[in-house]
Amino acid sequence: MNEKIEKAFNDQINAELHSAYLYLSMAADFDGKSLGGFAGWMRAQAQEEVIHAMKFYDFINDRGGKVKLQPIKEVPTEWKSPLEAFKAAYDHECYISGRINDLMKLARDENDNPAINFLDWFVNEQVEEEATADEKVQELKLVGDSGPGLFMMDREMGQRVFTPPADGEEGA
Ligand code: OFO
Repeated sequence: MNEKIEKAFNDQINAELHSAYLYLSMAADFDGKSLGGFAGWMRAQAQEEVIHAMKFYDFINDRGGKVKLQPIKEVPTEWKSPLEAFKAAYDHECYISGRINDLMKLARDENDNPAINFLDWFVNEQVEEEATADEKVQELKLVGDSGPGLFMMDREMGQRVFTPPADGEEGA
């Protein structure tokens, strides 16, 4: 496997697991504030991020590279409000999109077609990830400080179910 790609993909495993850690921390914060629906949504999001990390893990293995796990950076443990948490989630997704774009540039520079094809899925995924987080930010702005509004939104957020991708599926 191309060494530069191997190193960059290992770094991305770390970034995806860091994303999982961040969203799990948001879930824990929501749980502590009796916002079970928001917590469940974030827990599902954290599970998705682990799937993202595993996609890079499997790709490195399939290409004959070596997976090297690194320490995961500490994450905040508290957000002032659901709006602040989702703003942070949106900013984080924009950061991840930037990383995916950098990886795509590297794969193109290295002329690594399997890596380019693999990264295509993530380019599309990031469009969704950003849009979803932004949608929640906009909804929370509309809800404002309204207790009943937050209560309703918490119930709605709790509907999200994490579905693990079936073997061989692109999923997540
Ligand atoms: Fe949230 O998409 Fe991966 O990190």
